[in-house]
Amino acid sequence: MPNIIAIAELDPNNRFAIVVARWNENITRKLLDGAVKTLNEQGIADESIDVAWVPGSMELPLVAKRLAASQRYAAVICLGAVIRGETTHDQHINRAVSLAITQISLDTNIPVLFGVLTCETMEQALNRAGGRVGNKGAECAEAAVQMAALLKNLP
Ligand code: DLZ
Repeated sequence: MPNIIAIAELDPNNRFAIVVARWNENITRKLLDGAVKTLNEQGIADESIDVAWVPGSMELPLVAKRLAASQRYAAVICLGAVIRGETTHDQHINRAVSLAITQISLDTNIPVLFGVLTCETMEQALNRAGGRVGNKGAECAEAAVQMAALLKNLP
């Protein structure tokens, strides 16, 4: 049997940062609520969670980079909601932000989570912000906790 690298106990003193986009705030606030609730359920108190609002999803990477590079956080969670309009604007945002967030995580060795909805319609976004497809902010926070705990046990 292979040796499975165990997920460590999460240290309740770990700090988590959440960067959240104000654009489509009716959606992103729900993602934020879902993320905070999940962190609380995992034993992370509100005092250990720092939240930074940015104007839109395009601004998530810079702030995420500053927070991750500070090495103060076990993980940085990025939340946004990009909804397709009449132009290809959404594609540019989605690609730039997803690539940048991945790169920041690799450069800083801190989990930086991509919790940006990339939807065709507002209905799809509502379904993913606490509607019938769940809350992607909560799922992102769950992934952040798992990554923080796994990284503790990695060589
Ligand atoms: C400009 C823009 C548009 C058209 N759509 C969205 C969106 O659906 N979701 C989102 O988070 N942000 C959007 N933005 C704003 C950009 O992310 C960014 O704030 C501006 O282009 C300024 O850099």
